[in-house]
Amino acid sequence: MRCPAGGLPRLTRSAIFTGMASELQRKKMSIVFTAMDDNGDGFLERADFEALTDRWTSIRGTVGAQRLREIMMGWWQVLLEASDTNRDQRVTVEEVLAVVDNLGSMLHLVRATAESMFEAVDEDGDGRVSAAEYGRMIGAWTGRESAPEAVFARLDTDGDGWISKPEFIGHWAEFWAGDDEDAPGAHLFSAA
Ligand SMILES: [Ca+2]
Ligand SMILES: [Ca+2]
Ligand SMILES: [Ca+2]
Repeated sequence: MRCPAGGLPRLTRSAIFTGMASELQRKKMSIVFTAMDDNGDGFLERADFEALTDRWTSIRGTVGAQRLREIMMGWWQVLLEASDTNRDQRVTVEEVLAVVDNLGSMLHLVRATAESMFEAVDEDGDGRVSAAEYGRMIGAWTGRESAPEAVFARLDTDGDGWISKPEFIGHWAEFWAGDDEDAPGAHLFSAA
């Protein structure tokens, strides 16, 4: 799906109106949830976000590590506030899916998170994500040594060799809130 520059992808009716996570959304969430649940206890907690940040920092080096940590912990706070319905300071996959059901009405939040995460992934701050920067994110998140080139090529919607900020924001929104298996953003975390 092509996104207007700086815009969010059009979301499918099912994502916005049914209020039920689809099979695709469950699949996407369970992949990312498993990757993030560092201690494998079935809950996302602050410690998992700390561990993910540590993995990412160890791959990419200490430059910008403090800012990366701020961004990741900021995202944890957003996720916790949006999803921790029983206030036990940890989040289950069902709680995440319940949030996903409502993301159509929270696109400003998705966009704000996408902007911070773009800053996190764009290590050298040149305003675009290279294949190497993307690969280190995938390494941190999934433990894979490299990101499939085919996935990067799809995420680089205009084929200029970089993932621009509008491209990234569109893919991020599609991954979390969209329901289109064929959209490049559905494969943001290289599950394909
Ligand atoms: Ca955990
Ligand atoms: Ca960059
Ligand atoms: Ca591009």
